[in-house]
Amino acid sequence: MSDSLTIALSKGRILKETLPLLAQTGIEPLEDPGSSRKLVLPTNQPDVQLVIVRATDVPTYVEYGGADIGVSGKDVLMEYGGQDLYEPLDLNIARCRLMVAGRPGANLREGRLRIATKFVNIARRYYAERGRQVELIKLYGSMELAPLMGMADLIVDVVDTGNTLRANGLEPLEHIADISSRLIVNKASMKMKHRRIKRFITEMAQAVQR
Ligand code: PRT
Ligand code: MG
Repeated sequence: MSDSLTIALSKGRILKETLPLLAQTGIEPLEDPGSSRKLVLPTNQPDVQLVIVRATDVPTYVEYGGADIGVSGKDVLMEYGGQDLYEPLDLNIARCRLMVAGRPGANLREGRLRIATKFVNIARRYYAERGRQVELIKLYGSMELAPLMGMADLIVDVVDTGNTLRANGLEPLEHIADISSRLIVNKASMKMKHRRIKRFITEMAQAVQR
């Protein structure tokens, strides 16, 4: 089926907040993606399937045609940096802020700051634009721990309520960007399946408005 659609999603809040939007376009998975162990999930629409991948892998699947469409946090897209994707729609879900955080006063320290983050590309760009010399420490999670353990001065991370920062003696210091999740589309799919994908984008845009 040439006009079938494969949609890449990640478990967690993106899946949780995307499913209601998909439902409004008439797409519902045949089993609960939250509990299913399947990575490819058929839906009530025979020409639409969902694939479940890591959040940081969604842009890769879409860029390389493993999926036609994906839903990705803007933080993930900024870090990924791929130019070969369309980003036609802000879904306005999974909203948060990308922030620099640290112990009170941490960013005033003289000399070369150490920044722990999983967003090394974003952090490198951010400090380069400010002419500030930093040493980046790549972590894959629990960034809040690094300043606590004396391993880094600051972290760059996404913040929602700020509770995780506060619980670890940190405070938000600088705002880098407002974040929400975006619909992304493979460029070849957009050409080959133009009508089907256009219709999907229009229906998702209407769902976002409601
Ligand atoms: O368990 P898992 O990490 O796999 O699921 P998840 O739902 O956390 O999905 P994840 O981490 O892949 O995040 C998906 C996307 O959600 C991110 O790329 C962001 O665009 C967006 N998002 C929105 C968030 C948050 N809000 C958020 N609060 N991603 C992560 N967090 C983290 C935050 O860093 C902190 O550690 O959640 C924790 C709680 O945040 P506070 O500030 O409310 O305490
Ligand atoms: Mg998470």
